[in-house]
Amino acid sequence: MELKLVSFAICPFVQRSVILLREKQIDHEIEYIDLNDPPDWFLQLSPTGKVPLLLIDGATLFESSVILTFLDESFPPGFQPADTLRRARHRSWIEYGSTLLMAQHAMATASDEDTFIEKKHLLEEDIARLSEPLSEGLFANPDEFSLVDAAIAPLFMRLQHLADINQQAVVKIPDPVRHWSERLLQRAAVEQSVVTDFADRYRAFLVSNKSWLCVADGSGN
Ligand SMILES: N[C@@H](CCC(=O)N[C@@H](CS)C(=O)NCC(=O)O)C(=O)O
Repeated sequence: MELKLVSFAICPFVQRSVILLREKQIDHEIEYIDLNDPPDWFLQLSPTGKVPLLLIDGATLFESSVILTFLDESFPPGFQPADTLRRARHRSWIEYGSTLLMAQHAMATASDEDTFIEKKHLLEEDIARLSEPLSEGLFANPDEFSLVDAAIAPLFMRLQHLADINQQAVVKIPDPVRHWSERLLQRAAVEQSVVTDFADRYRAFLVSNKSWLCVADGSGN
């Protein structure tokens, strides 16, 4: 099977697939495109105009959660629970991970202080909701990597980068979530899932989107 992942370098949804490809040590190629000027071949292949796309021997898959499931089911070892209800609950939380990524994006790109504070508060509320499945042991177990880990790690990585850019972006996180984040960010597959100049690119993206966080610490000019 020849796999090509179509990526935008700072996209958290693409990063989910890269983490899983690396965890499973699956041979793959990555093609980076500029979403501000997407090539015609991409627009023809992608019904939504979004990355990630996974090209498999010429067939096209889109939507990050679908790509995760395909990779997991095609390349052992599987990282999904055997029990069907538990597996479905993992999928629910993977979808929730997308909600969290959108909430984080809204905070990161807020263009003024009031909007930033409002979006930060919403993100903190959303993140706090992870406490319940964690207390139940549904996922985030140290000895058992899961697709939820791959889906949520990009959020934790960006939280760290945002805090490095500006202390005001340090969000309140319940301790169990923080411990999960610390563990995930130390995994080789997570560390190596972004381009080497990710921090610079992410900051440049925020600056170009007139993010208040970057302007507020003087780096946006
Ligand atoms: N639901 C999609 C979301 C993917 C997504 O929003 N990708 C962004 C980049 S991070 C994108 O391609 N945006 C281009 C656009 O919206 O036109 C998934 O999970 O794959």
